[in-house]
Amino acid sequence: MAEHGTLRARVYDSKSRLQMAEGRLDAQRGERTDIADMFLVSHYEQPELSDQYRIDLVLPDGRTVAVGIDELRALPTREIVAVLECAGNGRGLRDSRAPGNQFGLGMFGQAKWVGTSLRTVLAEFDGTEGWEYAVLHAPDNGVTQPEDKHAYFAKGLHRDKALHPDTMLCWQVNDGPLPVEHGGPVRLVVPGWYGIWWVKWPTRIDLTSTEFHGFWQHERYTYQDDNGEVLAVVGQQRPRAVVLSPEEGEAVGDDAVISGVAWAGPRQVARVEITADDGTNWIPAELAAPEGAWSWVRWNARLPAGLPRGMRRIAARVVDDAGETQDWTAPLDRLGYGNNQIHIVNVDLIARPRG
Ligand SMILES: Nc1nc2c(c(=O)[nH]1)N[C@H]1C(S)=C(S)[C@@H](COP(=O)(O)O)O[C@H]1N2
Ligand SMILES: [Mo]
Repeated sequence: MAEHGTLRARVYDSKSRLQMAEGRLDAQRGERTDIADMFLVSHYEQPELSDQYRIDLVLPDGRTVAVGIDELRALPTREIVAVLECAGNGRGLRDSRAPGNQFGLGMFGQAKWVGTSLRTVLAEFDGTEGWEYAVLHAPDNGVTQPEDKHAYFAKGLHRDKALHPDTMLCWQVNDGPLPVEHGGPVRLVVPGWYGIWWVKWPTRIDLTSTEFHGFWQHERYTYQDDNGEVLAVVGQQRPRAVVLSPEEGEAVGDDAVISGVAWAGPRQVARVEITADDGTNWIPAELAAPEGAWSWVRWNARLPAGLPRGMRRIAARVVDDAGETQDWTAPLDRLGYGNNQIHIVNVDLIARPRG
């Protein structure tokens, strides 16, 4: 397995490989997250894959065609820069604890994803019509707790998203091959949607009109009320701004630049604002031009003059182009998914001698 840069282990598998790991915010200061610094979420042990890796495409007329890696590579390639984010990002920041890993804000990263549109693959085999759901099956499986339930990893995408040209089967990330722990040789990339949709190691794709029901779509990774009633399937990324500098606890002068990244899933970032007085005043940040429709926006802002010295709470929020923004508290969800509560960083504001 590839070298793991700055990752913090959360779960090891039975062979002492990282199975879940959180990234560090200071690894997000470049344009791309180095894949060695990219968080990792595998719900089961990494599957054993055959050297003859291929995807069985089950067409609506019942034919099955086996698509090998060389056949995929022969198709027109496409690349996008997109934010990969786990729906569990920020779960550990909630006031009221939710079950599951208590992740901080290290469960996201941005990379260039290179592959071919799923749509292109389907068109190659006359498979774009006559179905409602593309169900991607992966071989990793096992028993989860507390459900004590055996399941395989699978996701069923409605055709609207499955046929979007930016929904891709990818074999390269940034400028290198896709590491096996991130889904190599091939993974699905579903920009604007939480990582749970980005199926790693798909070995079968069913094109079907039967509505799909699966553990990882309709039990886990659902939004639930306090009684465990399922309200919705976890889908699109919610808008989020993350403060990258200064870091928690840092001492800064009042000339400090506050900076970070923000994204809005399938929508666009309209503005980012910071506050140094718990939301009484919001100061607009300057935005850099994003690399593309699915990439984060870098922002920076200065503190207002005349703040009293000492510990101060600095916070940032994004407003997307539909007017949706972030709240101080976590949105309702028993399992703590999609927690895009406003990121607060405590800094020690000090007097700095002037040059
Ligand atoms: N086959 C398979 N694909 C999977 C998963 C998995 O457990 N098995 N985890 C999903 C989840 S929840 C996330 S957040 C992303 C994480 O991608 P990464 O491990 O490359 O960071 O992969 C998704 N794809
Ligand atoms: Mo995830």
